[in-house]
Parts: sequence; structure tokens; C-alpha cells
Amino acid sequence: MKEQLETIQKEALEEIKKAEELKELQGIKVAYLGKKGSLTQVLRGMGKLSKEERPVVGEKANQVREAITKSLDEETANLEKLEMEKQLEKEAIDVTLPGRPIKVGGAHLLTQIIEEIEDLFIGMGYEVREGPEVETDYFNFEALNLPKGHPARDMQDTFYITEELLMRTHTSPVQARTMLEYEGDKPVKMICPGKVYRRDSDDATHSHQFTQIEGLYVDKHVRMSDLKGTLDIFAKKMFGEDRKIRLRPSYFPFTEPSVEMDISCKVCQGKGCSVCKGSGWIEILGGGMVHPNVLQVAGYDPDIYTGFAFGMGPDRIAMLKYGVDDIRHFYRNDIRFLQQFHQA
Ligand code: 2NL
Repeated sequence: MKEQLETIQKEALEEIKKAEELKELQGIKVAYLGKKGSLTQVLRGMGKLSKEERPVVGEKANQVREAITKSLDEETANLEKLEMEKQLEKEAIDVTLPGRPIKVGGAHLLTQIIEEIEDLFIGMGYEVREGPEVETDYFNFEALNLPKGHPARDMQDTFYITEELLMRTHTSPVQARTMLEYEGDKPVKMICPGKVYRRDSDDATHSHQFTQIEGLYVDKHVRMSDLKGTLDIFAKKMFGEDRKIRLRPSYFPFTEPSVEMDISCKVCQGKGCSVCKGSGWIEILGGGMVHPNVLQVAGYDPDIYTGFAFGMGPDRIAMLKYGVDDIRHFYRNDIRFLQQFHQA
């Protein structure tokens, strides 16, 4: 029996030495020390031994168990260390590899145009203001000299949320709100960019949602010539110093008198071509002197204060400046279109 125990020890230690994985060691432990393991089997046979032999074999069995256990523990620690090293090696990061290029986005062309116009007017002392796209009938129409039933409302049909709530058709309500906030005793010098809405059938030049920037300057002694000078500076900065402007009489319900402004065509220098449809001039914006009714409703005394206002469409300006032939390109989110205008 003693020999049997020695053989068990010898075999076990050899197997442990050969093991390459923790799982194998687990198997060896079960095979030798488990309930049905070979050492356990031998110990079961001890009942048949004589009184004298039993303690001797018992002691030997304990030594064998201890030797196997010790060897298993050592080898387990050994393999665990090796596996950890392998894992670390596998997960090592090569910090010398070149980085992956990051895709950089860019502002939408309309945002770029709006920001360019904002910068221009900020440079002339204007503040930039924003307001709600869902407006009341009062601020979108009534306060702008467009009472219910006014024929000019037909041209600005929109999406109604209720009888009194609608999608704004222009950014003018932001200006009306600002004047009210200033309580009729401070000059107002502001521009307001934003999205506006019209009930319209979409085609190459019409969109039910587009952008607008309006400007407003209210103070004592503001005159038509101030409007003309301001717009001249704007046109030259935006389209080139060689551009001329031309004001034509027009009509808007919220200004009196009202004008439309053209810039000279850059393509033909006023001779007439397909871009300016033969006239030599391109229409850019509308404006005029703020109607006394609009000043009054907004809390400004029209006998003391005067003002000019103007409005333009960044969509149209972007189309002219970059030769975009369809307004719907701006809203289709085709990355091939949008990326053309990303600055490096
Ligand atoms: C255009 C013409 C215009 C205004 C906008 C305005 C605002 C207030 C008072 C008076 Cl609060 N007027 N805005 C005036 C004239 C023309 O826009 O063609 N826009 C695209």
C-alpha cells in the first residue's frame, strides 16, 4: 500500500508539472483528491490493515495528500500568473500607431450665411435677437398692421395650430416683442434671424419652410437715407465692393414708404444676362420706414420716434452667391450637397 501511495504521488506530481491550463489542474485535483479520486480509494482500503500498519500508512497518505495539494497550489499560482501575462500582452495598446482621422462636421450653408450677415450688422452696433417659431396671430399679424381680413394676409397664409396660434410667416414678431420690452423709451437696433413658414407648394424657388433675417432701427431722427446707407454697406460687404444698389418703390403693410433693393449683377456688370434675366439688377431684399401704426402698437410714439426695417431671405442670398439652383437642396440633407460648403 505504501508503494501504491508513492506511485500515486509520483504520477500526480508529474501530471501537475505537465499541465498547461488551470482547467487541467482542476481535473487532476478531482482525479486524485476527489471523492472518487485514487488517493481516496486507497484510504478506503485502510480498514483491512492491521493495527500496527494503519498509523504508518495513514501518515504516509497524509504526506502524499499534502505533497499533491502543495504542488497543485504552486502550479495554480504559476499558471494564473502566466495567463495574466498572456492577457496583458494580448490587450496591449500600441501608442505609436497613427491615429484614425476624425470626421469634422461643418455649419450648414444657410447657417454660414446667417452668421456672416449677423457679424456684419453686429459691426454696425446691432444686437441679434431670437424668438418663438410658434407665434400668436397678434404678434405675427395684428401688431404689424395686418388686422384680421387684411388682403395682404392672403400672401402669408401659414400653418395654424389653433385660431390664434400659428407658425410665424416672418421674423417681424421678434422685433415687435423687442420694442415692447424696451418700453418705448430706448433706441432699438436689432436683427433677428430664424426659420419662418408659409403655406406654399414646394418647388425650385419656394419652400414651406425657409429662413429670414430682418433688421430694425428705431430712434429719434432715423431717416430713409440711413436705411439706404446701411443697405449699401451691407451689399458691398456681402457681395463685393464693386456692387451698386438700387431702391425701387414697393409695398409692405408694416412700412411706409416701402422699397425693394436690387444689387448690380456681377456676372454682366449691369449689361444684362441670364442670371439677372436681362435687367442688369438682382432683387435682394425689401424694407422701408416703419409704419406709424406699428410703432404705436409697440409702445413707441411715432411723433418722437421713427425707424427703418428691412427683411431678406438667406436662402435666396445663398442661392445667388453660390449658384444653387433649387431651394430644396438646403432641406434635403444630402451630404454631397452640404459638404461642398464646408471650409477646410
Ligand atoms: C422681404 C421684406 C420686410 C420688414 C420686412 C418690418 C418689421 C417691423 C416693422 C416694419 Cl417690426 N417692418 N419688417 C419690413 C419691410 C420688408 O421684408 O422681402 N423679406 C424677405
